[in-house]
Amino acid sequence: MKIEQAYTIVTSPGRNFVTLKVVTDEGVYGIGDATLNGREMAVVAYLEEHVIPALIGRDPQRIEDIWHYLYRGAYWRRGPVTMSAIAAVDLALWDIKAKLAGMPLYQLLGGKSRERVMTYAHCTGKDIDACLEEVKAHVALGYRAVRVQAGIPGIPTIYGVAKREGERYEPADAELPAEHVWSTEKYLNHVPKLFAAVREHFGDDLHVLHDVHHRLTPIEAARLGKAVEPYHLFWLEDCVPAENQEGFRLIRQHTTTPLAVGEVFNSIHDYRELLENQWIDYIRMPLSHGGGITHMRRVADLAGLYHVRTGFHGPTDLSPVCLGAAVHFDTWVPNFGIQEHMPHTEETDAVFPHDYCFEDGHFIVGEAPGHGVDIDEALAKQYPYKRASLPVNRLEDGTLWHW
Ligand code: CS2
Ligand code: MG
Repeated sequence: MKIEQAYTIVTSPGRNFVTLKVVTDEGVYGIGDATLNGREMAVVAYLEEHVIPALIGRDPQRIEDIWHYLYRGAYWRRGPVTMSAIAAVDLALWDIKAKLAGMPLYQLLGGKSRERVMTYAHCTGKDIDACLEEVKAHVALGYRAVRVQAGIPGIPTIYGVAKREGERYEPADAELPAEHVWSTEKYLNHVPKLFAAVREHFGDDLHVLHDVHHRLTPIEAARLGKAVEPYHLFWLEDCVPAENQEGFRLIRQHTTTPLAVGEVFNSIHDYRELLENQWIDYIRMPLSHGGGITHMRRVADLAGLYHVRTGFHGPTDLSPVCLGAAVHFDTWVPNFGIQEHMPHTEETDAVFPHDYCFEDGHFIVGEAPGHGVDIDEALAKQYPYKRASLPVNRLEDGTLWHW
């Protein structure tokens, strides 16, 4: 069996997605997600110029060899563009292999470890009361876990809230980066009140998560983790930029609040220090940025040695292809924690027909051979690519900060 053809499909049913389709000489095909939010066309160029020509004629069943050919063989290892491109190939090849076996992907990985996959929803408001309304609505939908974010008095922009009322939140919401404002002091003084209010209204059993989006220093993160201990968060996410991994030693010395890290990671090497030192509790790197199934299962196994569980990134900027593959991985992986769920638009779901379903706060994996997600290419063509950028963030005095 040979790879006869491979091509990228760029579509924007509400936001941009890049999909790689790999077609074999026996007619079986697989698809992979190559979307890198705000840098979509960089991955398209990498795939078209450097990866696709080298794939033609190879045996699609040799997933491991192709992975190493693209990783070791590239000389320029790692990085989000390279690893997203490798991930797209890997997801497409696992899709093909599972279709050839006539099995849903989770069966190839080792079968079910659980019946359903717990998810968490985004609950965000311009203030604490508006956020509590969102929590109420999501609890009514069956969610057992919610990520809460609220506006901070005195800060004009709010992380995680749609630009205009009634619209969905999309982080990449402008052709060129929008400018946000940030004040660590105001945030640290206010945010513990949000968790106190959530506990007061919804009791102790609801899982409560929060995303700091890399905006603190280690000692500030330590202060926050300590301050919110009475509200026993499920996790505090990306509390500092993770380039300086020693910073987590400091955070860990001060707080028992569980820490989740890595939605911007792309390799096992990004995690090694954090895992081996037992500085974190959840890994966030998604399949589509972290080299696909082949690489991610190694990261998950390493994490498992240190009691660290998975909590895959699942925003709308990862396509249903990535989400579908993630639901298979989540159903299998022994050290599963939680799966982020930010529902896609109806238009996106129509472009990517899929067989995973959402029920009572959980994803249920499908039984179709492969990862269970397809692409309607004719429909995809109706939504042309539109340049979109993630925002930047400045302190009140104008200093460029971490977004
Ligand atoms: C966020 C994302 O889901 C999350 O935890 O951090 O929405 C993130 O801002 C976007 O995926 C950026 O592409
Ligand atoms: Mg995040």
